Amino acid sequence: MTGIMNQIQDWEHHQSLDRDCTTLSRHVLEQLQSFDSSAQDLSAIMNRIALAGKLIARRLSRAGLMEGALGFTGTTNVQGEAVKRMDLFANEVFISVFQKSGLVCRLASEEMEEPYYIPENCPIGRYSLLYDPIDGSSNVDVNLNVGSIFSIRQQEGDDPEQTGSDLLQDGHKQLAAGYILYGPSTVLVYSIGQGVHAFILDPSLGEFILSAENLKIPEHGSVYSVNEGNFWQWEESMRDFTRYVHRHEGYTARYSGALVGDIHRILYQGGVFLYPGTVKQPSGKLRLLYESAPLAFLIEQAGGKASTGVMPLLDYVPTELHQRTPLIIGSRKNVDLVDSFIQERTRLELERKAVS
Ligand code: FBP
Repeated sequence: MTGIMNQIQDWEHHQSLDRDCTTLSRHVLEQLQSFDSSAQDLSAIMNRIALAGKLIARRLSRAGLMEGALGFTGTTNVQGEAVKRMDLFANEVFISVFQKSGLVCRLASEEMEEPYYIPENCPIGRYSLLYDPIDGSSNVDVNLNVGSIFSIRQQEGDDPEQTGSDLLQDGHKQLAAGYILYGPSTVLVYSIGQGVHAFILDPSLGEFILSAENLKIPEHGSVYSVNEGNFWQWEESMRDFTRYVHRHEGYTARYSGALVGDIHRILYQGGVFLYPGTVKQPSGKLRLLYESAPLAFLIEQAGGKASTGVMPLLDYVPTELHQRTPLIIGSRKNVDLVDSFIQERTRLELERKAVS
């Protein structure tokens, strides 16, 4: 008996050791089943994104004890939003981790009007990084969960005006995308187009360790996540959907104020997140290239769906770098339900026009 027990213990030991050694960079190479230069590059880029996540997680965990880590900078960003000190810190962290890397030639983020170039990385750096350094900024100063969102695209063309015009492409063109959730534990979830995988930061190792592979979002979930404070600013179709979930058993509202936190819950438990257009902002609030498209890439890889309300979100081609878009994202059946209210209103509108 003891022989068998030792073998099982050995096997379990190897299993946990193998898991503890499945770092992000190794997992990317395993996914790509290649050690060629582009595989090595993507693995190295993911490793640098992980480093950015560790630096931001460390700052967040001690921010309340540090002078000048929280609060506002007194400036506004290209979106016209007041900039938080943590937004600026996190934005600079992403730039710093790619200095002298030969990997990423250009970075574009919510906090920068124009793309940021790292000349020493160009022309060998064949990638661009688009990112939201701190998603859920309104949560930072009250110690609630926030996130970082990232998307990696191929550097195509020279972009002589340095405006990032070649980045204005649909979401299918993303090579990889994901987010980092700074919550009770720090979690990094990513996809390179071969399923969705989650890693948890093990502070004792300082490494992101594989926690779940090939995550699949439930077909349907009870959660709906939307800021109902905008109810009277929405189109009738969105109000119809909200009235429906209010009147039907089996639905529950969850809204954290941080898109990444709400998407993470929906990825694991199912449901739908919505940020519709409003009277004030017909295109909604969320940015296409570095908030909605990366999360749509991820959720569709997990078997879910993402829509603008008019078309699949990944088909949407932006006309400017900081373009906003309405977002409906989550479990297939939940997104289809929301879309059905939009189609019904459109049908009624056409009918009304036809008889008038
Ligand atoms: P930031 O990236 O500037 O934080 O904006 C995005 C966001 O905070 C999302 O994380 C969140 O879902 C949404 O805006 C909250 O907006 P509102 O306060 O209008 O509901």
